[in-house]
Amino acid sequence: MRTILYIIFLLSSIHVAMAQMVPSKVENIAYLVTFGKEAAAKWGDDDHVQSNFFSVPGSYTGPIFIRIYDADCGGKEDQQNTAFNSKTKFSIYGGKGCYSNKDARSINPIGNFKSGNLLATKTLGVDETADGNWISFGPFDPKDGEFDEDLKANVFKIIAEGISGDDGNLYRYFMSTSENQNLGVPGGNAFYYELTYRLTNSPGSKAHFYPFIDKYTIAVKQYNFDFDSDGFIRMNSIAKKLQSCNMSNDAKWSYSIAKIVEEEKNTSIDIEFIKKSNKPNDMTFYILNQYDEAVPFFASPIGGLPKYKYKIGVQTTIETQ
Ligand SMILES: [Ca+2]
Ligand SMILES: [Ca+2]
Ligand SMILES: [Ca+2]
Repeated sequence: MRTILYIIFLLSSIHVAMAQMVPSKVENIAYLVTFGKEAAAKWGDDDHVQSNFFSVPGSYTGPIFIRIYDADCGGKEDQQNTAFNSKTKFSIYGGKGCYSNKDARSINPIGNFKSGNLLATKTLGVDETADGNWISFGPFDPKDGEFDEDLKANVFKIIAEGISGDDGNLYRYFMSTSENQNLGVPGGNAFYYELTYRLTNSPGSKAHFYPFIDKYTIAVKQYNFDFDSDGFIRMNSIAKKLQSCNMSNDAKWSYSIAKIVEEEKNTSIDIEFIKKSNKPNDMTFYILNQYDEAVPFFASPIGGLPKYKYKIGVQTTIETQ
């Protein structure tokens, strides 16, 4: 997969603009969210842990910063359950294994998912200085990440853990060349294997995730949790248009399987969530290949946004549960 991934990765670096904001502009979701571990799963967070990766092209040697918007859990933005009593631990990892260790790329926080060297950590509860503001970690030397030969990039990992309480911490990330403002790293990107997030809170809004399909993939299985049957989920690609996916109800998982056709290999596909209600909705999403390996999805889609080509459009059978 990875050599081809690198080539397409380079081609997609023209989408630098806000590629290092997580969530990105093209994903169009409001916030990442991590609930305190005492919160019931019905709030939309299945495991109270979130891992995200940032990639810095090997050619970039300047310092980088990882910034968090509203890292606190209190005041603005956050989901209060009774009184704010939650703490969130943010930890940044680099070095050998931070990305290559398979536990780091799992959909669940099990085994050695905190692999690599701990570079920085901070635990926040109610914190006025972080509320509605950006805080910065770094500077980090790109070499403090883990160099990946296939991506030709140094990779950093940030883990958010809801270590106590029952509130929802809403936040955003940005990988910057500056400590005090959001300036993207040229050619930088971000990716993840599972995401817990708040949908943009307006009827008809469309969120998108862009998994990259490698040449070995023949089928994908999308899983979503606690969507509250709040609209529609669809898959789009170079060969699929508005293909319906199963959606979950309150505190439930749902999945559907789609076959991958030849033309979709080495491209990004689009999983689209179209929201119906005007109520806040937090939920979780991931996608597996036929080997039950998690498929990464990128803040800036590899190869650019997938564009449907009518002539190769196919309808595939969806297995549902
Ligand atoms: Ca806040
Ligand atoms: Ca927050
Ligand atoms: Ca929900």
